[in-house]
Amino acid sequence: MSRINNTIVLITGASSGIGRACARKFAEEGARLILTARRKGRLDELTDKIRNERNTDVYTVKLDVRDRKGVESAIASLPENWRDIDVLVNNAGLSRGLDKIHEGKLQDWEEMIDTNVKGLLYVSRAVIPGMVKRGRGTVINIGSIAGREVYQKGNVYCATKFAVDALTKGMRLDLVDTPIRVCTVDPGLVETEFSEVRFRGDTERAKNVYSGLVPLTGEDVADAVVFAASRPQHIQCAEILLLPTDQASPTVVNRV
Ligand code: NDP
Ligand code: 8X3
Repeated sequence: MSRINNTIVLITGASSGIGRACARKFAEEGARLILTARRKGRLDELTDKIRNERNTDVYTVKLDVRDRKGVESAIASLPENWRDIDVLVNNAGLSRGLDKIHEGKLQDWEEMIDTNVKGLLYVSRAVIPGMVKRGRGTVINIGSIAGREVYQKGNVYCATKFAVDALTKGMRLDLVDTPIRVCTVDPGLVETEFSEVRFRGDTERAKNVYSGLVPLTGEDVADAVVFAASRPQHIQCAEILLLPTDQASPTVVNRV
């Protein structure tokens, strides 16, 4: 039986892409799921799908990770049988725009920093103390190749993912005297709604990001996340960098 059977897994940003794929993969492994995102309708739709496919326990919460008070109260008011979170997948995140630094929009920068950095911190601060108290837990942050190498016009998005990398390392250092494990899964190009969000609904421009190469899918990344979560307790799968075969760096890709 899978090591994550019956464990409680909280996923942020479960309404789309990588988060949605993680929900389905963890459900296959028999985990109990707390799914969060702003688009509650999408979460309910996904819940129906998962419940139809298998008899999995799912609890959904409409949550904007930028809302500090909302995050605190959502975690504090989880029903008794959902409080003991075993795995936290800090996935919610986005990019906005692709502009030179002197032409960037402040509103875009704030949205990325508030979501990718502050949102991850709010959720982590609310969930990790319970893990420490119970003496078990795994935190998996979704970083990016953009958190390892900066690319032109990626400036602030890359900075938020470098921050995620620093926070992952900081968490691992601070939690070393506990059984809590801290992992990062850092993907390259994954075809999700990511580029549509970045280019504010310009689907043509978004499609071009993945044209002529074989990108990763949300499911490919979810496999790595579930792998990290399901290692034996003495193994901390600290970092996974997952790239398409057609990609060697953020900008070096093989397009036909
Ligand atoms: P999607 O746009 O498909 O999914 C993003 C998810 O994040 C959605 O479920 C969205 O839910 C959620 N989200 C965004 N803002 C908020 C918010 N304020 N509060 C709560 N949830 C939020 O993109 P991906 O699946 O690709 O992105 C997931 C993660 O993967 C991100 O952290 C991204 O940076 C990272 N990543 C993506 C790569 C790619 O190439 N696609 C590569 C490397 C990393 P909702 O809108 O319903 O709130
Ligand atoms: C998303 C991957 O290269 O588009 O983190 O920034 S990239």
